[in-house]
Amino acid sequence: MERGIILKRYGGFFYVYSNGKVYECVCRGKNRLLHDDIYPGDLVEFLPGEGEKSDKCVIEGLLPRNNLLIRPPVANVSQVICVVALKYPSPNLFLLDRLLVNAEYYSLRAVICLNKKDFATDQNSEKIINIYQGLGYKIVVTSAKTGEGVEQLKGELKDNLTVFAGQSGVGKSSLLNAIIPGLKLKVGEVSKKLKVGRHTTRHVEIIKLPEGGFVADTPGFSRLDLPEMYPEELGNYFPEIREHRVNCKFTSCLHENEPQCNVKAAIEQGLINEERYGNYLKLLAEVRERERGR
Ligand SMILES: Nc1nc2c(ncn2[C@@H]2O[C@H](COP(=O)(O)OP(=O)(O)OP(=O)(O)O)[C@@H](O)[C@H]2O)c(=O)[nH]1
Ligand SMILES: [Mg+2]
Ligand SMILES: [Zn+2]
Repeated sequence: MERGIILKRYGGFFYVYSNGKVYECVCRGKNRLLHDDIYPGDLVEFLPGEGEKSDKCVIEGLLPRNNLLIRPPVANVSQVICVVALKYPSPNLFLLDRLLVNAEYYSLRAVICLNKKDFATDQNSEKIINIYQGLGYKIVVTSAKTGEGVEQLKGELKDNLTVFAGQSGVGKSSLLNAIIPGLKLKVGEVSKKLKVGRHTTRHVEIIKLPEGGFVADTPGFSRLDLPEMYPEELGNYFPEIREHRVNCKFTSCLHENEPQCNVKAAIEQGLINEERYGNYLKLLAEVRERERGR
């Protein structure tokens, strides 16, 4: 029995990477039920075919997974690169905070990549760096066009299964093309078209990096739902709220208008960024709205 990782599924086949080779596999017999529950990033056991049929393989089992992201549907993700363009499109920090909350929810490492540096001044990036570095997030400034920062970004990918996420047009595919020689992901117009199709998510593919590790390009989005959670949970996914909430009077404090709220005190002392707090409140409203709909 061999072990490998699912790169993609396509036309009823699974493409499994194992020891430097890619095998085309099917699910068969008692494992037919597995068919709809295997995603890129999943680790599987498979039997290679014999003789002339050595490239026809059968998946025999699915190994337990660490996590399964819903959008994009990728299993065993270890980190997310949240890509933000410094210009064109201009940075959307509400969307970035959503991405970071998603990463925190799944306990994934999050790296913030500020791309399109060639369009921007240092001042453009400073504001974002000041807010997010203090929260413990690693930040890499890049230009897929000039190559600035690309080596550093590449260094973050080794030995991880990384998902590139972010708004449409920020340069996710362009960065991967710059990182992986010979890769020709579609950029610009075409990928914009793809993202409206409901089926793009079915074709999520992870790519093996020559240096070790895997990456997934994802179609951009303008909307990203938060995972299901209770309102009291949301503060756990903001590192600065997590830090200060321990001293709130009520353990159920949502840091809105409750008395003796240490998070509000921290905001007044300038220890918590107001824009982040504003985004927390907006996301809190969403979590509540969804709870009502359940
Ligand atoms: N000047 C400049 N242009 C860039 C840079 N990175 C990407 N672009 C351009 O920005 C446009 C969008 O890039 P993509 O790589 O397709 O963006 P994406 O994030 O993959 O977009 P979706 O697939 O729609 O989510 C293309 O025209 C790229 O050539 C950069 O660092 N500098
Ligand atoms: Mg793209
Ligand atoms: Zn509070």
